[in-house]
Amino acid sequence: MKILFITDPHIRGNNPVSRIDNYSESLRNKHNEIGQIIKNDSIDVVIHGGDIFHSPDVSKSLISEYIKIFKSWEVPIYAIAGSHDVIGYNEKTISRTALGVLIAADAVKLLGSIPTEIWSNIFVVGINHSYRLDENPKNYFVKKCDKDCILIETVHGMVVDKPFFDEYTLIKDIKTEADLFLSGHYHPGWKPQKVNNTLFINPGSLGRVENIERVFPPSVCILNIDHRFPEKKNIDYKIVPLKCVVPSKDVFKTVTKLGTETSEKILEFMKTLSQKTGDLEKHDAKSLVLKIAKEEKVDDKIIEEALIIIDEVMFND
Ligand SMILES: [Mn+2]
Repeated sequence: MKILFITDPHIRGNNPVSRIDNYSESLRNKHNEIGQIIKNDSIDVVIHGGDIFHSPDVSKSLISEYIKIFKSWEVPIYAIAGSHDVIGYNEKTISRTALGVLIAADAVKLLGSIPTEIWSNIFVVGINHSYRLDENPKNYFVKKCDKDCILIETVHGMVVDKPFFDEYTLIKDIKTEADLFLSGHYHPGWKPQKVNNTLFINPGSLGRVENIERVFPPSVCILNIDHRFPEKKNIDYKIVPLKCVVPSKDVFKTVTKLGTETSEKILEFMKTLSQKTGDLEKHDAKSLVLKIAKEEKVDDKIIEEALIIIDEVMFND
């Protein structure tokens, strides 16, 4: 059976400040091309790594449009909640968000910690984003109930192949019984790799909200699993770049791509800036709250409430 994996499209109605093209049109083209791939390649199931929308509160017209697009794919779409999908990094808020509407409209199905059987002997576990996720690699451990089945783990966490900054989890530190580990959140992506019998894949973000170095241009990952003999764990994959994608020089204001070190410096500076001004995207304000709260050892309940309040007062499209 064939699975198509995508992650982090960050669908939004307005343009990111860094883009000179029409972002929402570019996202529409990408999703329509994916619909074609699903039909041409006879894809059975789609798995989505989260950050479907850039904000939990995008416009109703945008949500309606994507309900239609996702339904036109005519295959089940299993998703997890990313950091941008929920309010205050809190998965309990899903029903109030744009993702919640997609679920209620039956356009996507939410994965959870209880394995979902998406095909005979093929199970998927989903780990939504939470700000606690990367505190301990053990948070990525999932257990297999039947050794002969194929277990897929889908996560929205800062899983990386080499040290990053802030909180992250290295692939090599993850112990899991999953045969396949599909990750979103880290937009540059990394080269697929097999570690301790688990195949790790992150093709990178479908939407480009920032001009960063990437491993692949915006792509989908097509997985072919021999479901007749699951015990053989025969999983083929290919990363397929989308044809409608134009070079980054034609979509970004600045030609120079940010290297990791520069990105880190900018993000640190943004955090300092957010102490002085309210003119920042809510995501930066939330990172700042988390940073200070951790330094000050603020109670979890208070952190949760503070993150929700920031989202409530800074909602935008
Ligand atoms: Mn993202």
